[in-house]
Amino acid sequence: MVRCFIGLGANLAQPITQLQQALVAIKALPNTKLVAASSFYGSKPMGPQDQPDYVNAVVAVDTTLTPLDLLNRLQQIEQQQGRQRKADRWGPRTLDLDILLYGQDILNSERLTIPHYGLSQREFVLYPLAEIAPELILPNGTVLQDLLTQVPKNGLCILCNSCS
Ligand code: PH2
Ligand code: MG
Ligand code: MG
Repeated sequence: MVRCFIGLGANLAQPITQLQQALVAIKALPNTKLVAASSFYGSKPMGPQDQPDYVNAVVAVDTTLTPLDLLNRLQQIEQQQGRQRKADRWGPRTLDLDILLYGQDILNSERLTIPHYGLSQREFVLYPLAEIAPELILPNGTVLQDLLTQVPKNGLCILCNSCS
């Protein structure tokens, strides 16, 4: 079993519902056990600003799927939830599922870069990740808590009944 972290993001078609459905789908993955899920966070869009705010979360799973099998499964879930692959980088989407970490593995292939290339700079990844794995150390030795002190929250907030 490998402990794996997956980033979830959505900003179209009822993003909270998208993430809830994605959690159900991830729980149903073969050879995979969901071990933790962060709160849902509201976040300001990175990239083009003329798009809705995002809802982001991070989950931890233990899996025996290979990285590529896991990627294929996650892309299947994105498709099922109406993801349209478009050319515009960082544009709006119904659901984005990114493999952030796959154990302590480092992987650079055409389809997969692990750790995820944006992990260390993105508040909407780092803070939810730290919520479920506060002691985490990245494969390159970087301490997650040290990154938090360098990356401002930029308005990131846990979604609650009064703000959603
Ligand atoms: N994902 C993007 C582009 N911009 N901004 C936020 N706040 N959260 C995201 O998940 C996100 C984004 C493309 O993957
Ligand atoms: Mg992404
Ligand atoms: Mg993605």
